[in-house]
Amino acid sequence: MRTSQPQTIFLKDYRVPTFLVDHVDLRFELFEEGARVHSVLSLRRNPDSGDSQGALELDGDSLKLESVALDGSDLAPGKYDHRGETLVIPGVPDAFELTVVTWIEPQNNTRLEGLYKSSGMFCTQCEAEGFRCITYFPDRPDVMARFRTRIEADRNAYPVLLSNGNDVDRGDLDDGRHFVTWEDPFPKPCYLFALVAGDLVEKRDSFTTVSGRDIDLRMYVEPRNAEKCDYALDALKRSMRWDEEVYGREYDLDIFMIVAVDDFNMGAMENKGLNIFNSSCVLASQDTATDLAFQRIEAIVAHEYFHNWSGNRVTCRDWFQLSLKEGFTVFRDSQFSSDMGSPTVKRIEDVTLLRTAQFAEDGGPMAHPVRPASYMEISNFYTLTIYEKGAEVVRMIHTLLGAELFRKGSDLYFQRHDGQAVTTDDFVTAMEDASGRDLSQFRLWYEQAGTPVLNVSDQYDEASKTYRLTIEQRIPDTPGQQGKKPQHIPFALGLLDSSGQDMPLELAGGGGEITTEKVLELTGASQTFEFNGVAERPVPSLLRHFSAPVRVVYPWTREQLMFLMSHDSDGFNRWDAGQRLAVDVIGSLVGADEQAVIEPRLAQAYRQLLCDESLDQALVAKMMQLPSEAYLIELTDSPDVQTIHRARERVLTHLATELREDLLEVYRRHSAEGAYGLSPTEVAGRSLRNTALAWLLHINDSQARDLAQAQFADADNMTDRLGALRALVNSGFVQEREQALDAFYQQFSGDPQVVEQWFSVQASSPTTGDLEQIRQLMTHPAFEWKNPNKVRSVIGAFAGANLASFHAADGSGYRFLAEQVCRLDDSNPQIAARLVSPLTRWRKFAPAYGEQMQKALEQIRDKKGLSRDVYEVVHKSLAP
Ligand code: 0A1
Ligand code: ZN
Repeated sequence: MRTSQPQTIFLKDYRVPTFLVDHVDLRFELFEEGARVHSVLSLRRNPDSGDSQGALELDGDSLKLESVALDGSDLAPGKYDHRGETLVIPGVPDAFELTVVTWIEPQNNTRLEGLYKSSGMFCTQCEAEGFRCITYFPDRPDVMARFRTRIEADRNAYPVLLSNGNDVDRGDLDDGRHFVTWEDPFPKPCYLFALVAGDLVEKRDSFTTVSGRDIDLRMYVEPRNAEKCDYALDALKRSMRWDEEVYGREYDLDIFMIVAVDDFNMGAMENKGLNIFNSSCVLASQDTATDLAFQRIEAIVAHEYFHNWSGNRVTCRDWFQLSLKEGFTVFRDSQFSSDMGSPTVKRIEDVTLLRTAQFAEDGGPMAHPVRPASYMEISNFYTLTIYEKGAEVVRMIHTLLGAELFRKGSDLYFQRHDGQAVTTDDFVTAMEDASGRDLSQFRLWYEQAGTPVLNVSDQYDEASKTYRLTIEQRIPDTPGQQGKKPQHIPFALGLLDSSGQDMPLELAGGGGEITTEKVLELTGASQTFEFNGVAERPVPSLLRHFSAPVRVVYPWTREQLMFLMSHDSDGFNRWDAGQRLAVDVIGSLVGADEQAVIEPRLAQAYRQLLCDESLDQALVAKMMQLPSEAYLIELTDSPDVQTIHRARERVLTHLATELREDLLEVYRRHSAEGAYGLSPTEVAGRSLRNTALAWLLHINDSQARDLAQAQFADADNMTDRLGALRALVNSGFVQEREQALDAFYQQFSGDPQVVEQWFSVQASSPTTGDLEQIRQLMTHPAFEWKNPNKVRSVIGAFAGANLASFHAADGSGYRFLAEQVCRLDDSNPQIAARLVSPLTRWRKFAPAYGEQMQKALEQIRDKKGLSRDVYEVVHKSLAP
């Protein structure tokens, strides 16, 4: 266990490694009572380090050291030293071979870092610093080595033995054991190392690359999941083709393997040639996975595959550069998803996540730049800022350069840095060099935390037909960063005339082409743009496609929003206008008395959406989603959660009542016919029909109840079955709800991924997820403390998606969460630290909430032997 006091690590202290590792030879002896790891490192002093005397220092964590030998001779214990968990060997030559034998206990590893066991199989997770839990090593991404790995285990219990690269040797050993040796020809940092040993079935497929090489695709799963692999394998082939076509990137090894494991801290991991996935992010069948799950699986399979270039071939110099691989790869996977489905829908989904959760992070005590300057525990920095905002930053470069120059830039980046460990700055430099553009001010996006606020005002001069738009940018202070500089922001816009048409945009003194959409480049604190020849006062469509991760403040009237909702040629902004209208209407009811009138034009606007069959149904499905409670809270100063919850519920009740007939009609129109398919239109149809059902059951409509029960019983896919279940659960039909929940569990109790959804539907519903019921769920036989998915689907869903219960006035939800965090801190600190998140923004909430949240944080702070992970989050949250 980690014993040292948490320390802060700074980017400014980066030094090149003193020693490099050219080759690693590993031998794993796997047993039930533990594993012995023999490691032979070919080490040499790094000529760039300028340190010709320094001792060799290797990272270790929770290791039992059995022996150390230098160039074949055993070192006596006095010749090396354990400082903390580090192995220090002074007086070593400039080049030598070090043999280290360690003993570890994967079967007792509940942190799920390093080598551990999941449902009886051995597997690994080494990013960010898990390799040091396997053997002593310079565990940092700028040390890249060639790995050879021999795995030995019982042949019956572990017939499948996998590691990175190609299998080069295999055979039998004594005592019913066998071995396989793997060799990875590509030098890699140790965080990309992987090992799997288990009784798994293999699903095979193949892919022929653009240059005609045949790649073996293999997926390994537990036998009960054999029928849930096809979708991931297809998604993999689509990803491989797409990366060749869009980025010119071909796969490099002869084998690509995917393994599914049930116990995993995150979604998946891009280990070289051997991706390991959380089962819930890779296994799917029509009967068990929802449309959302299918989409997520396609995106994550693509994400991990794309890492082979953006992450593995070109990796990070240090963990401060994490967004170099993550931001870029999220951008790549979102381009891919957009190309595979509906671009507008994908953009809406990405922006919803960004504005709800990343903006919240940016406004809270854990706010950090896309390239952080310091951290205590790197696991805490796998954040929405690194991933999602990082992707937005890359997207802005794409917008500024255009697709063609961006591709030139990425080609240059991959060519220049192949086989290297580099920085975000190297990425931007490649983009500059390829395009001739100056991105020096743009680099502030990597350095400054916080969400820029753009205050927009405008003025129309009838006589001269000019329209002036003034944009002021301001970036809020964040922990450790005050008084920020203006950033370089691409701001896409259009102007609509009174018939809803886009007007030609003629920028005063701007030259350039006259188009109906322009990307303005903001660089100053305040800038005015003048448009000439504007025939009438326009309605501005601002920040089209959400061209930058910023908040736009403009005094739209409700008329203007409704106008944009039905006319904007940018689908994203149509949706956004609808969201703003709904936010405004709900906001006007927060704290208002029950008599307060609800804006009647909101229901009219939704009716129009529902009735116009000529509209893109995928967009309509998105527009019918009311802003979430989490988003409403994010937008509110000093939010009173209960009043926001009630206001939103009131609007939902009002809309469902007003639109009852239309909703029933929509439900009928989109009733399932024909075979199940995943095209955007089919997905939209199911989404619309399930939204209609949910709204109608919200008002306890008995006709809708019958429809829901029939849909629940007859559905041929999980989207419809779960949609019906969720609608029933959220209704007041107590008996029907219980029946459906029982029937669902009976049918799917053998499938952990479905049981997780069953937990989550209950834990996130106000009707089935009060604290008492949550505690009850945690005593259910299917709930497992050691399984992160189960913890997320009950405790995570309660605290993150059942806000009215979590923010109960007596503070019981907060105390409960604190209790669970303390309990988990001993077994799995990464998961524990992530669970703290809903408490961190206590200062934002109305005092009645904030004070109790603060107490819950203090309760965690006072736990003895707090992990570094939880320590960092709690102390930063409580810091004055
Ligand atoms: N690199 C992976 C994410 C990941 C990070 C850390 C992990 O364990 C602590 C696991 C996975 C990705 O971006 O998919
Ligand atoms: Zn990633």
